[in-house]
Amino acid sequence: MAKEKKTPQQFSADPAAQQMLIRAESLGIGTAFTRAEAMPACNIGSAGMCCKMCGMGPCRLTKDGSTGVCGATIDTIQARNFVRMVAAGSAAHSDHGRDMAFLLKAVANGEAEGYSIRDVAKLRVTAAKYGIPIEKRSPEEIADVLADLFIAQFGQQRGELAPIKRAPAKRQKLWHERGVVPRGIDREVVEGLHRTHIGDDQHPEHLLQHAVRIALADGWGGSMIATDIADILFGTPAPVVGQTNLGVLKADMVNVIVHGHEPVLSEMIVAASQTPEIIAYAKAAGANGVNLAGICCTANEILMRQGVPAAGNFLHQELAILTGAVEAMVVDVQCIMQALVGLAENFHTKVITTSTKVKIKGATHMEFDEHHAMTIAKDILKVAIDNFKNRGAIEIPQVIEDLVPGFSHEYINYMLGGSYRASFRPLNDAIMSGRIRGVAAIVGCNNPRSQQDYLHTHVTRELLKQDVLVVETGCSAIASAKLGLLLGEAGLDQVGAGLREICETVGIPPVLHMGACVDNTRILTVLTQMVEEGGLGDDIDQIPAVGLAPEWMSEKAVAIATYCVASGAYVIFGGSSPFEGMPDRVTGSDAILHYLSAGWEQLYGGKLEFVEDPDEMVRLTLEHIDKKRAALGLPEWKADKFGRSGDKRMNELEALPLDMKMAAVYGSVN
Ligand code: SF4
Ligand code: MSK
Repeated sequence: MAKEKKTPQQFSADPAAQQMLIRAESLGIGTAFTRAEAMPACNIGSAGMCCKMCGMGPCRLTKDGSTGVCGATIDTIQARNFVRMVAAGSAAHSDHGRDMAFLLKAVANGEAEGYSIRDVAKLRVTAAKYGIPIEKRSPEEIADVLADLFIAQFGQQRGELAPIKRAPAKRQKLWHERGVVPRGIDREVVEGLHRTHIGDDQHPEHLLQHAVRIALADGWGGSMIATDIADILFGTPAPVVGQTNLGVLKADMVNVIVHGHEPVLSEMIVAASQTPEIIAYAKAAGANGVNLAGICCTANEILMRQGVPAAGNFLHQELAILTGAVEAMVVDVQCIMQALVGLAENFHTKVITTSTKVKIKGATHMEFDEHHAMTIAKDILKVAIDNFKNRGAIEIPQVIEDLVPGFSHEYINYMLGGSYRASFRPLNDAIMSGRIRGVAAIVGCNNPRSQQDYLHTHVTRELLKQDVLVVETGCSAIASAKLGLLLGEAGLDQVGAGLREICETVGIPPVLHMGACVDNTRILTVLTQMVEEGGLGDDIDQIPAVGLAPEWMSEKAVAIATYCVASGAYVIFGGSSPFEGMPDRVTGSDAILHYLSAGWEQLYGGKLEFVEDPDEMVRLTLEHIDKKRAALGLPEWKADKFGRSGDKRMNELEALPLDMKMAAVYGSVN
């Protein structure tokens, strides 16, 4: 029987996406949603049991006990495939970190047109963490030394990665005992590729041990470096009011979408768009100016620092072009669909590639060079403005949502105690008392194999009701924003009473937007600071916290999961798993899945599991949080224990007659 065609509502939980999918269908244009539906499933590939690492294959293993031509077992092939995903994901994020380090060096030496050091305090704090003298030195001098230290981490051959010392002491000791402290970022990635070549490492557990070492080089290395430098150069995020979804596109303006990951280009395009020269150029073209919007993690970078609106997350990249209102989509690296170019041919949109590393056939290439950044950014915007006259019929969904992003770990620390006594103490106390049951980090991508945004937002909503504080990054954060969960106090009626009290007292939304996917290291830093604050154990694995990537799709997500597990976190991946056919559909073997869960838990206190059902994700998260609370000797969480203070209580009191109100506040007045 033919498969029933999915409706736009089944494709996406987002009304703007649904409207654009109807438009795509009426225009006869395919999208990732329809291509995913049409793509036949491969049981062997999706179970990670296909090996094409040499010319004797591809070897497609179909049942327990079968081996490849070289004799490789299912377990070995699955472990090798996993290592390669971690290596590719780590390479992507860490290479981003490398480029940021070179930019920092160029800025320090006055060689980067238009860039400066915006957050000198963060520069000094970061340098001091690495023992770099900061007294009586200019910001540029400090930045020069710090850039050299960061650049050295990539090519270092021996010793230990410097940022590792930012982890809790007990965790560092554990990594030493397990032999997984990374030596250098590039070295671990290269060794991962070497080990997975035909005829090398064939021991599944030994292979997966190296996956941990690679991932740690990313999470506590390349990605952490990327985040620190972005803050130093572009400013450490603090809450701003922003907007999201396709409704941010403007009919009367030149719409330019920046898409990808590196803030280096997008920050400069933001600056260039505000110059009198570009505004005048746009007006001369008959537009009311240039309207910038972001997609994917570039959106997060400029949203949380500049308040530039986010047009959407990963699956919105094609939908934005489908509006017909985008003059240029400017892309750099990662998560850029090749389909954009073919799709744009149906409209006037120019897809402009800018990275030395990324070209797409049919796209316009305008190579970015940080030494002439402002000049190139203006040239790119002029190409977009010149294209305004070619615009045809447009349809912009009038769907738009406000949000408050920008919760860096520095800001969380500040907001909990103000400048008088900035501290994580109130957060730890709230968890210890049970007002906050635990913390969930919900991160990662969209995946058209599940309903866009549904898994993210369903899990988020359910956990909030259970007094779980949620922090989010990447496309997950934009999913929650689009559905109104990052709205500050407006979202508080949807959360548990204890959590609501904390949010009202501190003045935060119940879901904290912490940045792009590369910024998951901010979550590592928060967890470390919670450990150092005291009361929640002496290592990350003791904190009642869980990481979830309900709609993951990228290899970067697998690397992130691995460094979080190695740091002590329980990580739940939703949607499909790289071992989809396991445990019983094809072979009956589940050795690798079991190892990533029980095996890693024994070694690192964290574990990785793949769970399709969102309610099961919620159940497992709460079970884990409660288990960790019990192990710490914290009181059992109770839904009705709190909620008698805060704004809700004040409103109730306000509604009482004066004598009853005074009695409630001061006790008996007689
Ligand atoms: Fe087949 Fe072994 Fe070559 Fe993989 S490495 S393709 S299992 S022969
Ligand atoms: S952009 S890696 S889809 S989070 Fe970072 Fe989103 Fe995932 Fe790309």
